[in-house]
Amino acid sequence: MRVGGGVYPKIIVIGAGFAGIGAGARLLEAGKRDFVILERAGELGGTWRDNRYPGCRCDVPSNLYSYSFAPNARWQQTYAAREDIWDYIGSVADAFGVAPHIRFGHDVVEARWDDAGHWRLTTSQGEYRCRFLIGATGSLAEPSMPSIPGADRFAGIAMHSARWDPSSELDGLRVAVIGTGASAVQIVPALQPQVAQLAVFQRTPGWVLPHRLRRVPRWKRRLYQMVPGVQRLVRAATYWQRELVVVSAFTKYDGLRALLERRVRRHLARQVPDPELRARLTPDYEIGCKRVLPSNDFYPALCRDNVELVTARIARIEPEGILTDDGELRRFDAIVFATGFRVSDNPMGARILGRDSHVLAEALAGDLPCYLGTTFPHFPNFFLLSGPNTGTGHTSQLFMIECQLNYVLDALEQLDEPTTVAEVLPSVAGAHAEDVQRRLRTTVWTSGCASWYQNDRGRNVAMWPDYTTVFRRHTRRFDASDYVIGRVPGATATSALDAAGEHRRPATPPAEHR
Ligand code: N01
Repeated sequence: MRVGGGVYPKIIVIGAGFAGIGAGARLLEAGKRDFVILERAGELGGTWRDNRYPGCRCDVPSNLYSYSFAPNARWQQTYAAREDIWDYIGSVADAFGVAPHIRFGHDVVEARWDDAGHWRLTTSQGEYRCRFLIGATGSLAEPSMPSIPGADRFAGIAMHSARWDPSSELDGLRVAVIGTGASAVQIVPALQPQVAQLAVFQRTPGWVLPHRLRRVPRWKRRLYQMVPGVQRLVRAATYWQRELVVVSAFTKYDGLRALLERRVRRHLARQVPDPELRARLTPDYEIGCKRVLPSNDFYPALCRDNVELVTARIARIEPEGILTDDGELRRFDAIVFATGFRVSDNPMGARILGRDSHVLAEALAGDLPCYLGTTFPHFPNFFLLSGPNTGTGHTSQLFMIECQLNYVLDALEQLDEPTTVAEVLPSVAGAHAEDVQRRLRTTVWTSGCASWYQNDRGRNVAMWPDYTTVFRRHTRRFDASDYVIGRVPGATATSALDAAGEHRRPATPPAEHR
């Protein structure tokens, strides 16, 4: 697969996180060996490699947070710690023989469609070319640093939660944590016992749920090992409980939401006796609108003597601390930015260039329609994993990735001719994207809060608006009639699109989306 100065595999996967390793495993399982995975870092693992903050673990049950084709009987806890998940990803790569296909230290600077049937990639280590490109770069990969005036002048330790520096000694220091999302609720209880003072800067309170975190007893792990069917049953029960209760509550039934909310309010009342603190921790938006936060130790940590919840707005950061808009300057030795990720403006989007000067960033921002979170008009032979509107917020993201992998594998099977170029019909993608937005309007995710699920214009670019079983049904097969397919050497989807008169077609959704 080396051609001229460049490397020319049939398929290139960008990213060796969960999605990229899953893609590699499924490709090998299907007998497709002509691929490489380009990974910018020196290790695999994606978000589970990068997030090394104290207390980091998955808030989805471990039996569900694994690939169905690679069960793991060794989970130590009902919700796995980050180290165990990282080990698991590595073990999948080894078990399926994916590791030899990974090229570490390969930062993809640009991937450009060349209109002659290839993607041409410029990487930090040379040129690559391929027929099919799979983006597995992750939606929660790029830290979002807030634009707080003076942030660059802080004299102490400053780090983002997803770029934690394990060599930073925070013991006995005065520490600020900015943010109260999924990362912060894990960091705060882990830091509280070790630091002198901890100030938690909250802009919007989250809904914090009772957490069912337990050790998995040894006998149960052995049982899962000896009778894998038992673990499959537990996994299925967990999946259906989440699907029927949580998705129903968030997407269909307000009444169920109200029940859930009452239970969660009791958790707050039990854990926070001080009514003034409780009032400041009580959300004023519907449960589920932002990601719900399972934790049994976040509220108790906030009640400790060395912890202060700050709800005054941050005005600026000074070299010695944080100034709030009530004029108070709090002094800190370290600031932790638990401020989330760049999702709709993920910088990776600017590096992938399709036909007619279209950039993937347009699609991530919701300005170009996306079909099934996976394919885009103007991006032939390109598949994105964890793409727009594939988020769940209640169940395992790996389930959605697996659905996409089924779809991609079926597509690759059907497009196996050496010169095939396939591009989703704009009418199909447009109708699908409209349908997703229409159905989102009756879900909790458009009920009025602000979150990373929306772009800067309030369009929800993250969440799937229905049961995940519906997504699975839509992605079970690659339907070639949703695509324009060119088959002649040099023929591109552009010419095929023009020949099909697609630009004049009315925007009619395919039957299953109507
Ligand atoms: O980020 P977030 P996260 N001044 O965007 C606040 C996944 N995840 O890293 O709510 C002050 O949720 C912001 O305030 P507000 C999971 O999908 C999974 O915590 O915008 N505050 C918010 O409180 C999750 O949803 C696990 O008002 C500012 C916080 O920063 C996603 O990652 C664990 C601010 C950001 O919260 C992101 O979670 C961890 C400013 N200028 C993460 N700017 C699992 O367990 C932002 N904030 C699987």
